[in-house]
Amino acid sequence: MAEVEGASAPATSGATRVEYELQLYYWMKLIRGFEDRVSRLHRQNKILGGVYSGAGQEAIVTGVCAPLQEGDLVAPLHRDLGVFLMRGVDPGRLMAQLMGKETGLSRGKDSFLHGGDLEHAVFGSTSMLGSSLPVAVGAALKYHIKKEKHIAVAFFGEGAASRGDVHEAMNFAGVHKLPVAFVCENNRYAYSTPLEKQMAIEDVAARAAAYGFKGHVVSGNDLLAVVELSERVMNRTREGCGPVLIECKTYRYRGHSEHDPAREPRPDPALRVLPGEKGPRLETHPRRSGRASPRGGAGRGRFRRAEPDAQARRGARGPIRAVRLLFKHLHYHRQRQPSRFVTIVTRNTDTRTSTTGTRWKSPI
Ligand SMILES: Cc1ncc(C[n+]2csc(CCOP(=O)(O)OP(=O)(O)O)c2C)c(N)n1
Ligand SMILES: [Mg+2]
Repeated sequence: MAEVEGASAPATSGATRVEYELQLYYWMKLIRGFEDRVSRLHRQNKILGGVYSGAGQEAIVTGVCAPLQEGDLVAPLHRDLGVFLMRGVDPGRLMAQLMGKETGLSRGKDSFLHGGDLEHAVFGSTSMLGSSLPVAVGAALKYHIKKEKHIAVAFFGEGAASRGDVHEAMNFAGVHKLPVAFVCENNRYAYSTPLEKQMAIEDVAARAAAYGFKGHVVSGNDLLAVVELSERVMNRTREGCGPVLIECKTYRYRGHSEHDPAREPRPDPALRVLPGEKGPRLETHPRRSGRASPRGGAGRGRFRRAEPDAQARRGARGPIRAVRLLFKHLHYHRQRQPSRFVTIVTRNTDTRTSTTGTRWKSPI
């Protein structure tokens, strides 16, 4: 197993750096608060489709997105609600998206999946695992050809790592030395399949050598380690040194999705702490580094529990998409428009069946 990279010297030091780290801690808390609120709304049948919680993996999203610049493209995976928040997408709109509201990102079509926001350079994840990596590579090719100082970032799980798309994307990026960072969130499970049944090696990062660039392994539970590694290696990528693969080791301590009872892995609170960690992941970061107290921070360092609640209320305000507009902005053959489907949906506007099979009452 490759050596895990720990936190090294920060790019800046002193009070400014401490303030910066407190802001990152704020973002982690905000993302966790948002995730928790989404899980609650799912239990109340107010969220359409599946919810894939990223709770416990927010240090990865925060640490990787923090050094990004405006105009860099990010392709999140299905657990990365936090990417949207970090990139400046309106949280109320994101909540509206999850609730299938017309005010959501994809105007009431689908839930979290297929809801990107190109205004903020976020390419939404789709239900086809790994398919966003070639898209990120396409964006990187554009930056390369136009000599733009941007990078593309593609998140993927260790399960997706074994897909052909991922291999092709990395190979192409390696051959053309494109400005793209591949970020693997290795939470040791793909649905209920444990890591040792997915791959014959321990580190996804080891595969980078086959494509001609470097792979790094970092603890995905250590915010400071993730941010410092990302700053360092993504800066090199931005400067034209070619792609990079960052593997963030973590653990999925909830079910695959919120409708998964998660008997395997068990939702055991003890699993929230990986060997070597002293307490629940979220709380250890500022304290452990000895740099700051989570409560002592100024400004954004103070997390207000009410924020995600307010965002949820804003998200819930919009109307559910009118059925007659369902096919607007979609590519389909007019003759093959499934009128029977429209009838069924119309009939079920009040009580719908979610993709998980549960009947739910429309929130409006
Ligand atoms: C090409 C493809 N195959 C299978 C699936 C079904 N599927 C959805 S999520 C998932 C597990 C993904 O595991 P991983 O990539 O490790 O991400 P994680 O859910 O652990 O974050 C699978 C198999 C899919 N969506 N797409
Ligand atoms: Mg996984």
